[in-house]
Amino acid sequence: MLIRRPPDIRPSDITSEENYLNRRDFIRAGAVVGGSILAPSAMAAIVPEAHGAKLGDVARSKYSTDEAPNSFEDISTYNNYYEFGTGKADPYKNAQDFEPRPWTLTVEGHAEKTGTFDFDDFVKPFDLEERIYRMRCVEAWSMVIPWVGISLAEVVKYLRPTSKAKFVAFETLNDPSRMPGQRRRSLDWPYREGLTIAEATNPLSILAVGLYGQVLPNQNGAPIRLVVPWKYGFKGIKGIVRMRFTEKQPKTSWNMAQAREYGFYANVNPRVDHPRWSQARERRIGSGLFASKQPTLMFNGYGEEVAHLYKGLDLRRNF
Ligand SMILES: Nc1nc2c(c(=O)[nH]1)N[C@H]1C(S)=C(S)[C@@H](COP(=O)(O)O)O[C@H]1N2
Ligand SMILES: [Mo]
Repeated sequence: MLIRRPPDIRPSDITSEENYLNRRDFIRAGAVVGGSILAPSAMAAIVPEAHGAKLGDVARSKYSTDEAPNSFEDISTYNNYYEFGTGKADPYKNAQDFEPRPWTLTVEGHAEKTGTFDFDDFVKPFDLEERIYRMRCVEAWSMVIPWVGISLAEVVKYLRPTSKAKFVAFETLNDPSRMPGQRRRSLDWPYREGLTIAEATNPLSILAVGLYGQVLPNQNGAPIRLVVPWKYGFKGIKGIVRMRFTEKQPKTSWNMAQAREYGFYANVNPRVDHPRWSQARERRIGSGLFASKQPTLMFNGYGEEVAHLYKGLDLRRNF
């Protein structure tokens, strides 16, 4: 049976950027919304299913940048998500009919809490937070994105990894019937990523379930994707269905595809160039075709929070 979705609602019809930004000022001023003061405490994450639905109470995070966010249009129409095609406009075009529910996440490996969880149950114990982060793609473009997500550190703590767990591996859904880009071998599916436990429990790491105050668009990785803003964008794996706590460094998709060009760490580093291009500068999407590139910052500007994780590590070798 074919169930048709209602005609497409444009994102701007739901939350215009202007309204969104006004709402943020309002919240920043310590306003009372819906009778409850917004504070990052005791708010279970409830993520509606409908495309474009607004998320409820979202605490603002002190880790947000003050830089102007990119428009919803930029963030949701210029994407990398090879499961829906390799062109920048492909994910927007080809992910519209993807149904990110029902959805399960399987937790495996060296942790006390393992098993398969329904998405809604998986996120419920955690607070929704807004995190406005810079995102730097390894291809030398960047954006500023107002994510909504849950703290990965909180998730990891909740799952209680054992002392054997040194890494956490992530996998994307592998289903060519739902992800047309997987009918081609543009990568070795499923898309895989991983972090050290120290990286996963850094306060900057989040699992995003929304952006611009609404449910995450399919092309941005619905229903749940990783965001680690000091690393190149490809670490931010989308459409996560599996997490595995491992003793050994897990295999990661871009490293498997081109080990010389993409490492496991993938920390943003203007001093270590990609073999085929410089990483010293970046093009901020939306700043105009002829705008000059801006300098790329070490750890994408998040050194204060993460530099200690890499003390003593040769970042040129461990790129
Ligand atoms: N599963 C999966 N996750 C992925 C990718 C992908 O192709 N497949 N692309 C990555 C790359 S290269 C980038 S730059 C970011 C882009 O995220 P965005 O489209 O939400 O800006 O997603 C990352 N996560
Ligand atoms: Mo990327």
